[in-house]
Amino acid sequence: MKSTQATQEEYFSFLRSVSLLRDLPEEKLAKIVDCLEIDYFDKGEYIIREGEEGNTFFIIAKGEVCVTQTTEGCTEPQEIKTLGVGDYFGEKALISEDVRSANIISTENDTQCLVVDRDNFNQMVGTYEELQAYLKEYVEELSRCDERRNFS
Ligand code: WNU
Repeated sequence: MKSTQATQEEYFSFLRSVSLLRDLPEEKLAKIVDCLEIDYFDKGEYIIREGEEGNTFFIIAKGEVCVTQTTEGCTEPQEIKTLGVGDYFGEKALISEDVRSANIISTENDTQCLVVDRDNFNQMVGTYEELQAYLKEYVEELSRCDERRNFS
């Protein structure tokens, strides 16, 4: 990411406030700030499409998104939750080595996401066992939620 020193520091302290990254070592967090991209989305815009390949992890810096998913017996994807500032998404395709498992749609204009690519995500997670274990468990729980939604 090319940005001023001040912006770098803003992202650094923002990332520090994200619960997932709270305990990451200083230099890891600084490295993430260095390779961040920022993406902007308008209301209604798809950030992630279910079934597509994905190589990125997102952290919401501004705005709100909703998560929808194809559900057995429904013609339209069903809304399963909304996420806001400090929440993150897109980890599942990276961890499960699978396609995107839900849609992520911006519900506001000027939603801003910090985007981490697969290599940097692996570096961030791979070097930190607790984070890896936490995310793995969470991803398995999401799969169970998906099953429950479809077979009940
Ligand atoms: C859900 N089922 C599925 C969410 C975000 C982060 C965590 C929950 Cl740690 P992806 C689509 C993304 C997926 C998840 C996100 O949607 N998601 C869900 C569910 O019930 N996905 N299958 N809830 S919000 C959320 C926990 O990040 O990752 O790469 O793309 O498959």
